[in-house]
Order: sequence, then C-alpha cells, then structure tokens
Amino acid sequence: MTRVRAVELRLVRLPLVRPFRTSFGEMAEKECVLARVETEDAAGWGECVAGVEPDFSAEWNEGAWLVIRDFLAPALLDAGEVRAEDLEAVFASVRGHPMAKATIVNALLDAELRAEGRSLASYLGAERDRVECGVSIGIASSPETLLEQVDGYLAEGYRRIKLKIEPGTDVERVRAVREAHPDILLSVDANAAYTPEDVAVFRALDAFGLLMVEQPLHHEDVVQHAVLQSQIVTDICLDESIRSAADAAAAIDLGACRIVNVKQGRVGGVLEARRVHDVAAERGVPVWCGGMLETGVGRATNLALAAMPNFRLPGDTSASRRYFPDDLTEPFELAPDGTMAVPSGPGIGVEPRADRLEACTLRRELLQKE
Ligand code: OSB
Ligand code: MG
Repeated sequence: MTRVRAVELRLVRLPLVRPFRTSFGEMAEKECVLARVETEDAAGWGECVAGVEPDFSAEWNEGAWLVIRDFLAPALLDAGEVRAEDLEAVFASVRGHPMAKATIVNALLDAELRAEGRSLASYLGAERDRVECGVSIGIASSPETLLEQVDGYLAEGYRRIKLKIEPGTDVERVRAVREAHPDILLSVDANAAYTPEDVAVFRALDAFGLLMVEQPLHHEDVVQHAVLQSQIVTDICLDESIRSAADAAAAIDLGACRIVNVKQGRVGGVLEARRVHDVAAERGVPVWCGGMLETGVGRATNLALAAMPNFRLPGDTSASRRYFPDDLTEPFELAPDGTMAVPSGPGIGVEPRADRLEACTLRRELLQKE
C-alpha cells in the first residue's frame, strides 16, 4: 500500500514507418496519452491505447485526457493508501472509459512492482521468457504491395500474418497471399466492417484454412457473431466486442467466438486482462495478445501479459521497427526465430528515454493534490 503523490499526463506523437489502414480509417502517426504515476515509493508508467478519433472504440485521446484529469486522477489522489487492485472500487463512479482507466491501473501497478523489485510478468504468472510474435498488416494499396510486405515480414521471422480486410478488399487478397504461402499461420481482421448479409464472404474465406477471422461484425452484435460462427468453419475471434472478462465469458458461452484477442487497454488494464485470460482458459478457449500500435511502454506491458500460459497463439506484439523509426523506449527486437524477449526488470521493465520523450511530447500536465 502506498499513497499517490502525482499523476503526470503527456500527449505524445511519433511518426509511423508507414501509414496503417484498417476498415475504419488510416493512421499516419501514432498519438497517445502517457501517464506517469508517482507514489511515495516509486514511479510507474501507463500508455493509453485510445487514438486520435473515437473510431476503434468510443474512447479517444482528448476524451481520455479529460476523464483522467477530471475524474480518475482526483479519485486516485484522494484515495489515501491504495494499490492497483483497489482501483476498480476507487473508479466505480466513473462508468465506462476502460482505456483511460487502464492507463492509470497499469501505471500504479508498474510503480508498485518497481518498489517491490518484481517484474510484471512474474506478478501475472507468466510461464515463458520469450513469446511468439505475429504481425498485423494494414490494407495495402495493391495486391503486389501486400505480397511484398508479407514476404518481408516472413523473412524477418514473424510466425503469423494477419491481414486487415474490408468489403471489396478481402477474398482475392487472401487467396493471393495463401497461394504464395500455403503453410503459414494466416488470419484476417475485419474491424467490424461486415454485416450478417455478408455470410458468403466468410464462407468463401473458409477455403483458405485461416487461423481465425477477427471481429467480422459490429462490436455490439455478439448474438450475430454466434449465428455467423454456426454458418462457417473458420474460428471467429472477437476483439472490439470484448470489454471485460464478463463479456468474454458470455461471448464464449454463447458460441460467438472460439478465440479471444486480449488487449489490456480495451478491457481496463492488465488486471482485468488477466481475468479475461482466466475465463477463457476455464472454457478451453485460447487467447492471444492484441496490439494498438503501442510505443515501447505499452509494448512492454503487452509482452508480460503474452507470457501467461493460455496465450497460445502468436500475438500482435511486433518489434519496435515494424511501427516506429525511433521508439520512445529502447527498441524491442524480434529474434530470427520470430520470438521476442519478455522484459524481466522491475515493473514493465522499461522506461521512455528522457530525450526521446521530450522530443515527442505535444502537451504535459502535472496533477497533484491541492
Ligand atoms: O483491430 O487489432 C486491431 C491496430 C489499431 C487498432 C486496432 C487494431 C490494430 C492492429 C495492429 O491490428 C496491432 C498491432 O500491431 O499493434
Ligand atoms: Mg482487431
């Protein structure tokens, strides 16, 4: 138990190596909120996974900033002796906003673990010191560009390729990649771009032996996902639809998915993410670690989670250079065998480099008790 002295918020922006296009939009730069939570014993870091616009979810950077500044940070500074596990109760009066909450939960937990000298991976019950990595490829301008990107990532060692799809840019692209690479682990992610009337597209995709089809339908349509799952062979994986362990349990029990993408930021932080992992494991359903193009801070958090036992498929935990010419932290690197080391130092095991952090900061605000 410790008291929180201050919360420092920063809005940071980093160039991406190439624009990332999904069915809901294109990102040319990474922009996110970072929190540094300072306790009496240590300081910890949290990265908010929201983006510039409320497109992937209802949350976005400026909204997350305000929710943290006006509600979460004041509640935290007023909480007295507190630990990360208490924050669900401390934040109970704020409905929703899991990404904003995750930023603070993860940062406080990081501070606690740094004070104890214990790694996040060890705290979460990780069983591996390296994890298998996949890569998520945005919608490319042409089939040729896509094939080039796939070849490049496979040459680097990535163990699973995920293709973003949208109506009209789906079956033929998947066919081309599958013909070029008959044996790789291949999946697609629709980011909720289809409707139940599109079942023919998913029946056509059944021919390609995909590992999964991620979030084909609207994020609120869990029942329709169960119907679609009964109509196709390929396993459905849910991403946007899963905002908590309760959502995951319900979706699995309903037959809406057979695989779960765990993004700690989407479910309110690593503590709830561990519960998602647990409810899926109890039901014999594998999970894997999703990503939101995180900087090294969020990447370190994700890698610790991905080392837990029921993370049984390669995650979207790619190397720093797949995203950024220059990451905030020391770069995360992929080994030629397609694995990445799980940080083993105290807490998340990494920190932003001071000069890089300053160079990327657009805005900073220090929140303290008056
Ligand atoms: O749906 O998984 C997604 C990136 C931003 C928003 C949503 C998603 C993604 C990715 C990239 O697929 C995952 C990553 O490499 O971080
Ligand atoms: Mg997804």
